[in-house]
This record gives sequence, C-alpha cells and structure tokens, in this order.
Amino acid sequence: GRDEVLTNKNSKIPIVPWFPRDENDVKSLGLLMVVNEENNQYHPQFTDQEYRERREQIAKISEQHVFGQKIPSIDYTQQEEATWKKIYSILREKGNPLLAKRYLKNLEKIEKALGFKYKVPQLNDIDAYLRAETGFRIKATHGILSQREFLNALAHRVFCCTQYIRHHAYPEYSPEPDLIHEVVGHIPLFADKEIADLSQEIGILSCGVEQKDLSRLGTLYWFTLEFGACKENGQIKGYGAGIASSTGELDNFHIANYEKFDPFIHADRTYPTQIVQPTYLYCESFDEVIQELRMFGQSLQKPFGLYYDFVEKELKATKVI
Ligand code: NLE
Ligand code: FE2
Repeated sequence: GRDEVLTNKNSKIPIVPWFPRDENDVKSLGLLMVVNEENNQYHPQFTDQEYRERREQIAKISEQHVFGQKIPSIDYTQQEEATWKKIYSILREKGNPLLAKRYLKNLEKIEKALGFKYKVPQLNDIDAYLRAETGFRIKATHGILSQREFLNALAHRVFCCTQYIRHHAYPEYSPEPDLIHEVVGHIPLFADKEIADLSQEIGILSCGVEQKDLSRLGTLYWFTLEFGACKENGQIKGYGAGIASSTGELDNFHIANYEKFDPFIHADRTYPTQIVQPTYLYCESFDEVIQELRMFGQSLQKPFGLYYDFVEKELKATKVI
C-alpha cells in the first residue's frame, strides 16, 4: 500500500520527506510558504504601505483558492490595469529580438486567445487554456512558495501562481513573482508540450528527495526554466520566465555573461534573486536542455522511483529499496 512506500514498516518513521501523492494532497500545498529573508528593502514593492495592503488583499483571495475549484477573479484597479498594459507592450517589443522562438510562438497564441494586449487576464481563463493545451493546471497562491512545494506541485502538472501585480513605480523588475512574471514568463512555457513534460519530470524528481538534492534541483530550475538561454541559428536567445517577464532583465541580457550549461557544475552555484542575473547559462539547443537535465536526474539517489498515473491522477512508486 501507499504508506509502506513512504514509511519504514517497523518504525512507521517516514523514510523520505512528505510529498503530494494525489489530487487531495495537492490541495494542501502552499501552506509551508517561507518568507524570503533576502527581500530587497529598498524596492517600493516592500516599502510602500498602500501597495502592501493591496497586495495582501489579493494574496488573501488567492490563498483561499481550493485547488480544483474555480479560481476567484480579481477586480484589478485602473492603476494595475495600466501597469499591465504598459509593461506588456514594452516586454513584447524588447523581447522579440532576444527571446527564443518556441517561447514567442506560444506567447503570441495565448495573447490572441486571451486578449493580453488589452486587459489583465484572469487566472481561471488561463487555467482553462492550459488544461486544453497541455493538461497543466493552476493553483492560486499568496506568494513565493518553498522550493519543495513549488517543485512538488509540478509533479502533478500543477503550477502555483500568484495573482497580485508588481508596483506601478518600478515595473521593470519585480523582486518576487507576480502575475506578470507568472503569466508572461511561465505560461507560454507550460503551454509547450515538451516543456510541460520536462517541468513535470523535474517535479517528480523533487518528490521525496533529500534537502540537499532538492536545493540542487531548485537551482537547476532557476538556471533553465527561470533564466535559461539556448542557441537559435547561432545566436543565444533567452527562454527563461524571469528573462521574458522583466524589461530590466531583457536590457541586462545584452550585456551579461554567458556560460555553457552543465547541471553537474551549476547545481551547486549560487545566484542573486533580488537583482538582475550576472550570468545566463545556455545550451546549444532546447533538446540539449532536456538531455542534460535528464542525465542529472538519473544521477540522483532516491529509495524509490516514481511515475505519474494519468488515469488515477496520482504518483506511484516503481521500485522500493
Ligand atoms: N524578476 C522577475 C520579474 O521582474 O519579472 C520576477 C521574479 C522571478 C523569480
Ligand atoms: Fe518563476
């Protein structure tokens, strides 16, 4: 049975950290949220009290979303609508020459379907779009999650997604994920079948893994799906969500350093989370990104293998040592 995989039969002590096994477990994700202590003290997003109150108001609504039920709509203010419109059009303009084709192609498709140019999209509509395209689903959350929860959710093809919008006075760069980052950055990637599958694979690897390897997986997620680049016709293009969602990051992308991605080296590298990236890691092609991450995944030691059962919608163990 289920418990035997997770617990030592004699002692009933879990042999691996808890992870969501089924749809019901997914509902409880987001409760461990840890506050990022590195928060940039000078950014208006953390210093403006009026902004903080509005952010909390939306975060409360998101927190109450029960996975599987309709995601609550947010009545965005005129100022929030204006921030979205302004930054969206700049992102499109600056992103076009710098971002990977497979990202741009998906963004254009969603943009048309959901009218990104004209208004702030609602998560419930995006959820419906993603479900139809790749079977990815959205769970609304109130802020940045622990690495474990965020990655574990991916194992169930669930993307935990914030709904508040970055500060209007400095929309070029948000020091924490916000709706613009999630929607403009991540959604086009989850709408891509291969990237959706890769995300789920990383998620499955993260389930039950010990803390050190979890943090290495989180770092690799950062250097690929958040800030990764790959060559396209000999030129390095960005495909990571954090590049695509920030005009500050796009401006930096021209002048930053590039290094060839090697998961066995870069899994232990540190990176800034409150300022633009000093270095972007690239692969020769997107296929190479997938291959490299798979190779790394195979090197991880876990007491059992896991696969996702699409019919029963739960994770099942393959081998128990
Ligand atoms: N720095 C990103 C942006 O401005 O869109 C958000 C945080 C990404 C981890
Ligand atoms: Fe992100």
